[in-house]
Formats: sequence, C-alpha cells, structure tokens
Amino acid sequence: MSRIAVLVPGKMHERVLARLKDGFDVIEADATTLDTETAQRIRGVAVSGTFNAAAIDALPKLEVIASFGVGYDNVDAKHAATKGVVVTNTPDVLNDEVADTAIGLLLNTIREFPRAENWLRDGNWKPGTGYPLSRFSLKGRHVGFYGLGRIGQEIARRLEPFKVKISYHTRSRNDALAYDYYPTLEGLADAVDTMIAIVPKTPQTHKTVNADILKALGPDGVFVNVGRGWTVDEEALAAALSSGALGAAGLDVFYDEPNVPAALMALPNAVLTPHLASGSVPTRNAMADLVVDNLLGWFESGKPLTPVAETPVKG
Ligand code: NAP
Ligand code: 8YV
Repeated sequence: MSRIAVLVPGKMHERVLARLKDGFDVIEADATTLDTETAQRIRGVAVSGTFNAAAIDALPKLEVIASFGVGYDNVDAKHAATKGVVVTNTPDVLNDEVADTAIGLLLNTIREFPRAENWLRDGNWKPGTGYPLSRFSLKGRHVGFYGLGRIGQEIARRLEPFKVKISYHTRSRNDALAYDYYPTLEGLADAVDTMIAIVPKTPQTHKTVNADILKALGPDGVFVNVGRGWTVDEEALAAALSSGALGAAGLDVFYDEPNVPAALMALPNAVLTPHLASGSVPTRNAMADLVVDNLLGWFESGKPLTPVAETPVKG
C-alpha cells in the first residue's frame, strides 16, 4: 500500500524530517510548483514558515497543516477552515524556554550585562576601573504584561520571587489570576514602568505599542518584546530610546525579520536577540515531536493533539 504523502515546503527541523520519513512519503517542495499528479497525492503539510491561501488551494486533497511554533500567523488558518483543513501548532512545550528567555532579556536590558561583558572583553577592566553602575534596577518595578496567556503566565510566575508588582492587559480578564487587570493597553502603560509584550500577531495587535504607549512608560521605563515584532511601531521605539523618552528595551522579535532597523542597532540602551526565545535543542526537539505527533494523531485516529482555534475539529 502506498504511504500518505506529506509536503514539507521550505526549511524544517531535521527531527521532523527524520520522523516523517519513517512513516510518510515526504515531498520537499513548494505547494504551488508541484505537478498535478503530485499535488493530488498530498494529504498533509509540515511547515515552519508561510503557508498561504494559494498554497492551500494548490493541494486539493489536503487534510491537515502542522505548523512548527505556537504562533501560526504565517499560516492562513481561516482559509484552511473554510476548506475543512485542520491546522495545528506547538503550544505549551516551549512555555518554559520562552519564559526563561524573557527573564534573561529583562535582566540583560535593565542591568546591561551584555554591554558590561563587551566592556570587559574589550580590555577596559584595569586596576582602579569598573563598569559604570547600571542606571536601572529590577527592584521595586511595576511590570505590566501585554498578553498573559500560556507563556505570559509562565513569565509572571518567574517574576513573582523578584518581588515586583505585576499587572496585565488582555481583551478578557482572567479571574483565576490575582494580578491587577487593565482593560486598555493605554491604562496599563500609564500604571507601570516596565512592559513585557507576549501577544500574537493579529490585525488587532498591529503596531499597538506606539509612541504614546512608550511615552507613558517614561524615561525610566523598560519595554521587552518576546511576542512578535508586528506589535511594535519600531520607528517610534527607536525614537523614544534615542531621545530618552523611554529608558531601555529588550527585543527578541522584529517587524521584518531578519532585518533589524539600523536605528535600533545603533542604540546602546537596546538589547537585541535574533528570535531565539524557544531556541534550545531540547525545546526545539519537543516542538518538532509535536509537529509530527499532530500529523500522526490526525492520520491514525482523526484526532490532532493541538489544533488551533480556527480549525474545524477539536482535539
Ligand atoms: P496564548 O496562550 O494564546 O496567549 C496570548 C495572550 O495574548 C492571551 O493572554 C490573550 O488574551 C492576549 N491577546 C491576544 N490578542 C490580544 C489583543 N488584541 N489585545 C490584548 N491581548 C491580546 O499564546 P502564547 O502561547 O502565550 O504565545 C503568545 C505569542 O508569543 C505567540 O502567538 C507567538 O507569536 C509569540 N511567541 C514568540 C516566541 C519567540 O520565539 N519569541 C516563542 C513563542 C511564542 P485575550 O485573548 O483575553 O485577549
Ligand atoms: C520559533 C516562535 O522561533 O513558537 C513561536 O511562535 O516564534 C518560536 O518558537 C518559531 O516558531 C520557529 O519557526
């Protein structure tokens, strides 16, 4: 009997490819470039990146798209749903890694550890010298979460022992959480001096962290983004950091990756990392396994493990 054909367009984690090749006929190509016969055979897709409506429409027998990552903004899940195609993502298995990264980024931003290390490596530590005291401290800060879902809550849990005050803005209040809730992002920004953004890329979150929000955080304010660069007006951010309207920023994600604006690169009060929050071998392996297990779940029992909200079946 012939194996089920699974398409893998673009770059993919090697563990996904290795596991898929055990049980499926894996075709590594773009959906829109396939010959008709091959396109007709594809029933599943494993993707780390974009899979748009045209790609979905190019595969008439498609049943499931397994996306690598918890954010699935690159996959047209609404269009997939209209065609009865299941979309899955990789939630939860990366929560701890991303939360650890967020704490690291926050501390690096506030206490300037990367700059201090560069200062040392550049041979500046001589008798009688010392790296300048950091202008900011985490102590006594009021941290506002823009987004407090699976990952946001893990970050908040890690911050509790740091004895900071924690508040949040989301569209709906979570009564299970004891933190102060702000129904608007503006209200949150007015109340806090430190903001951590961990919201998905949606039409509603586009450039919502704008000049007004950054001004409200203030000259001693710190902004950290581990969600999506889409959420931030980067021009306004660079201007606020440069003028001193905002104190410092720690960014793992950017509007047009991998293009990081020169204005941000030039700023000493910005800590920049290349979208690495989930980027450890164990966590990426767990994400890879979940991609494959979603496909196996669908093809073996009609039950994907972690379907996204738009998808027509529930796991
Ligand atoms: P999640 O559990 O779905 O949480 C999303 C949070 O954002 C919820 O609290 C949600 O609350 C809030 N939210 C959504 N839309 C909003 C809006 N318009 N205004 C205000 N709040 C809004 O997702 P997660 O697993 O925590 O992941 C969050 C995002 O992080 C992912 O979608 C991905 O883009 C990003 N991420 C980045 C990395 C990285 O490598 N840097 C790694 C993993 C994830 P309400 O629904 O009540 O509004
Ligand atoms: C990954 C992420 O870097 O899960 C997400 O939403 O942004 C990251 O964990 C990305 O998905 C890998 O392509």
